[in-house]
Amino acid sequence: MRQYLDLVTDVLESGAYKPNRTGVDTVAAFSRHYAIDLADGFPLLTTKDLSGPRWNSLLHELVWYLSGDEHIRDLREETGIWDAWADDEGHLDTAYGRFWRRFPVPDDGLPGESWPDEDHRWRNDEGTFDQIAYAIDQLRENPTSRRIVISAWHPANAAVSTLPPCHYTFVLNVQGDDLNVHLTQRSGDIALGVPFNIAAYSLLATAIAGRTGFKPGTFAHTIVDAHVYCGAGERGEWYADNLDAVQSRVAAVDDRNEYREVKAWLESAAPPEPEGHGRDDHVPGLLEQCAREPRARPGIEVADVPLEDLSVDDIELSGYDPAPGIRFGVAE
Ligand code: THF
Repeated sequence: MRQYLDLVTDVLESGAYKPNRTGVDTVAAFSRHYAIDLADGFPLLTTKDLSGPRWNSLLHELVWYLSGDEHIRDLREETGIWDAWADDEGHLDTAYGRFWRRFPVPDDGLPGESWPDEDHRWRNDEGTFDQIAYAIDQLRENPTSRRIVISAWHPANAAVSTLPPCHYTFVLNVQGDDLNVHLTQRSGDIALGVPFNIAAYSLLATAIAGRTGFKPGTFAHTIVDAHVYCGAGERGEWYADNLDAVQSRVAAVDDRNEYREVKAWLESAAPPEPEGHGRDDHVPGLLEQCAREPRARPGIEVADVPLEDLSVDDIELSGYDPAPGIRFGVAE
């Protein structure tokens, strides 16, 4: 999948050094966009291995989103990818599914406002709104609608949340027989999160298309702050002073194998990563990925069960032949 490698090289060539709340610095770029045709196969990266525990994490994360749970008590049995942001009871502020399935509706709207009443079709018993059920019914009954928007962003919640949603809104849009999805993300960790996001939303589009009589169309993605983590302490600061040299070397590559030469230069020129921060610099691992030729995309099959009942066993990946895995550290 060229689009991902193009995003990586674009941000490495044109991004700016940007420290942030995590203490692991980034090379960041503003507002990046690409589109991936799902008819060409399922966009699980082939330039690194995302099978095994990673694929298992990805599937359980998506099923967790769809469950509407505001906690990770079931999810953490399967994967640790959200543990760092949850409390001991498993409560997590960043509960995408809670807002997808149970978006708060005010008890008393102000005069002149419209809100779904108690026996409204998509209102849950507790007085919340099921955006996923609404979207699926719209696709069946009103597919030309340009209002099939699902939002995990609640402004008041986001103001106090420890980690407001990163991929916070998506639009489902039908063109002909194609069901397209456009995802907007406020903040994207290119090495770790973005490959998961591409695959999860493409899988969601495939699952929803199968239930509404459409073909999976295009996955389009806008990332507002698209960043590559480049390390903590002295390692991160080295990029502040040497980004021009990194960028001119990346920009000068005209044969993909040369990305490995840039990686070797970088490993010799930059100071080592500090204790406890091994692999927080994602640049070498991404250069390694850029040196690899993308392989044919795998296929995906989603069993014909209602979205409510979807489990990881209903999802089958086939023909996935990736390059070896690459380890990246997670900035918290
Ligand atoms: N914070 C940061 N810095 N990056 C993120 O991608 C991210 N997320 C979620 C919340 N905060 C974030 C958490 N999602 C992995 C993958 C997704 C995550 C967190 C961690 C991860 O470690 N992936 C590894 C191995 C996974 C495994 O073994 O199961 C990988 O190599 O892909 C963005 O949604």
